[in-house]
Amino acid sequence: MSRRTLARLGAPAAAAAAVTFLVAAPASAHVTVTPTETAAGAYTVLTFSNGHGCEGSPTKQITIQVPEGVNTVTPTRQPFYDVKVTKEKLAEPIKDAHGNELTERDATIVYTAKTPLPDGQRDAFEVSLQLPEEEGTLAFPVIQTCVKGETAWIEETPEGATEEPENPAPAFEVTAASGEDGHGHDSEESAEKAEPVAADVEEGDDGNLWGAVGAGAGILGLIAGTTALALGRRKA
Ligand SMILES: [Cu+2]
Repeated sequence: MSRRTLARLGAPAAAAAAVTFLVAAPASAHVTVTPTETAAGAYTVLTFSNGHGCEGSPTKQITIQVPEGVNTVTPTRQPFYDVKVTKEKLAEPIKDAHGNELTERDATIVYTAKTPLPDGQRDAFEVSLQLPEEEGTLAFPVIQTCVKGETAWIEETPEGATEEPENPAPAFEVTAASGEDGHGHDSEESAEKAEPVAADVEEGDDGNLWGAVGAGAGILGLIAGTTALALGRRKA
């Protein structure tokens, strides 16, 4: 093949590659999250994955912050890591979907590698949880700790932004409730009829309560307080 032919073939290929890069980069690199379900109130399994180390340094720990609106998480066992869920006290007890009283919530999930994950290899971390009852962006700030240095994946991607920040927090959109989930509520009206007590808790005290929980998250000291708060939950 002549140089000319190559050049002619090269231009469209390069353009295509550039487009692919723009579309695919956020999902293939970085720390990402992929949900099996996105409907408000639904049970979902999130898969977090990290695509590389910290500027070449192997990863030894991944800490995922549980955002407000999610109280309980169940991580899948991960043979290469010790998995720990840290808790924090709720300002006031709340009732979960089964009517059980909760006095604390799950605050972070910490994966500590038995052997550091080499740069250039990926790992995946599955977490089962119930999505919040409200639609909107749900972000899970992540701290990636490496043998040398760390990367804080905590930046918010502004709505309508054409470029994402350098270290975006993995996030996805919680969509409208499907109405199929036994624990969800199709509408506030039906919730009021079916479960007056639960509806009262959700509509009345929730806002203030979650504000307090968000403030509590600052004590974690893992993530800069203001960023964590801003990221915790953003309504669409
Ligand atoms: Cu990346």
